[in-house]
Amino acid sequence: MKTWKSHALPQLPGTMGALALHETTAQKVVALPDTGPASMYVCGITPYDATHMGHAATYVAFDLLNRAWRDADRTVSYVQNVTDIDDPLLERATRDGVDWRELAASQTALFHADMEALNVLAPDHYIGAVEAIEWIVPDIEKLLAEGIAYPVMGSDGAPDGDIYFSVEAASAAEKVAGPLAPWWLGQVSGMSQEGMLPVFAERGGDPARPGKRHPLDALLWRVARDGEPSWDGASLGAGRPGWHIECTVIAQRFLPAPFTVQGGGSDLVFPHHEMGAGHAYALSHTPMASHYVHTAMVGLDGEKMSKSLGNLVLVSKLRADGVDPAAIRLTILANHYRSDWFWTQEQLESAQDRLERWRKAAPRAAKGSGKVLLAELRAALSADLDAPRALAAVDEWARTSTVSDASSASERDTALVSDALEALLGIEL
Ligand code: 5CA
Ligand code: ZN
Repeated sequence: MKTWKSHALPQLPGTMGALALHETTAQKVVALPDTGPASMYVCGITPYDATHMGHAATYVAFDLLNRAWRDADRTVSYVQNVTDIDDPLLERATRDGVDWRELAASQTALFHADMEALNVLAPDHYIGAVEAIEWIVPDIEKLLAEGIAYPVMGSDGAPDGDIYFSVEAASAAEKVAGPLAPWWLGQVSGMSQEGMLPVFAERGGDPARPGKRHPLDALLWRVARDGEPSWDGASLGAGRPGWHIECTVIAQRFLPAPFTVQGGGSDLVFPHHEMGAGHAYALSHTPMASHYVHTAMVGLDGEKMSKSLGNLVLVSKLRADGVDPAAIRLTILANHYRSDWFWTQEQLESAQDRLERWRKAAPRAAKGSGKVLLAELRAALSADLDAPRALAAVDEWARTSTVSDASSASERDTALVSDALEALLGIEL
């Protein structure tokens, strides 16, 4: 599928040092490998009610990682999906009386326009669930043949056509830690099964479905139902794929195994990334990703911003109201990616003030100040993508390292500051 267009990335002198990042599975900040190619899969939107500020914050956070890697001279492969077929999309299309394909296409286009406006670098591959079905089917057939997947039985004792992933068959007997260790249920999330059950039910799982071998078994293939779209499933029969297998198959097809970072919001740790890791290991006997990285949740008025609650601030609406996308991005960057926060008008206004201050300061850089600021930005971002610290460094530069008269400013430093803000923070002055 087509993706959006990246703005040009300025080249900066020197490179960023080794990067440390908080790893969900390790539950601490760890050093990432600092040589060789880097690769990342970030879970994309389900295309309705896009792009809200929670989505935007998540993609801006991984954009910082992408920019940090590029600044460190690493080759980056970046893949993102779009869940262009799933229950919530069909439910919304039915509710609004629109064709699900049109809803998905229009919201995906809107998301791309928002990402471009927010200066998020585009992925190398942007893949829809629908276009992945032909790759997903043989992988489910393989899991069935190996006894890791099974058909659920209907009340008449015959298979009803839906196929599930057996967490027990896929789990390794021993829970071994380590980058190449086999998968077991809880490896990614660190959760107990008792803890998983209610979360599974909340996030698209069906623990109480009769005919499953284990309540936490996840759907791989949903056989065609009347009135629902379906695709050729070869020996599986017509139907459509489950959610976790979609991301697994796309990631495995377009990235090396294991790839460097699997990313998304913290609402994806379980079951999505847990099950994806299980599917991937079962398919390839290699872990899917070396590191799992998750962003905190953005809320509004005391609750998580979510499509199901409807408490949304949309990037496109702000843009239509004339808000500068760089100010939206700066509002996001003023919050660390691992701290939950609430969108407020005051935060947006303070980002607008900050942007104005920076824009006034930019042509007045004092000689030698650019290099100092660049080093501070690199130090902040390499320490678990500490954007608030980076913003504070720019504030301090604007306050103390500028001259009052632009004609006596250093052109070289002015250019370096604006290149550094663009390349590392994605802020265009
Ligand atoms: N299509 C799936 C992933 S395969 C999905 O979760 N789609 S989504 O549209 O619900 O979310 C898109 C991305 O935004 C995901 O990475 C999700 O974790 C993240 N996200 C959703 N809501 C928020 C929020 N309130 N704050 C931060 N990130 C969020
Ligand atoms: Zn995903």
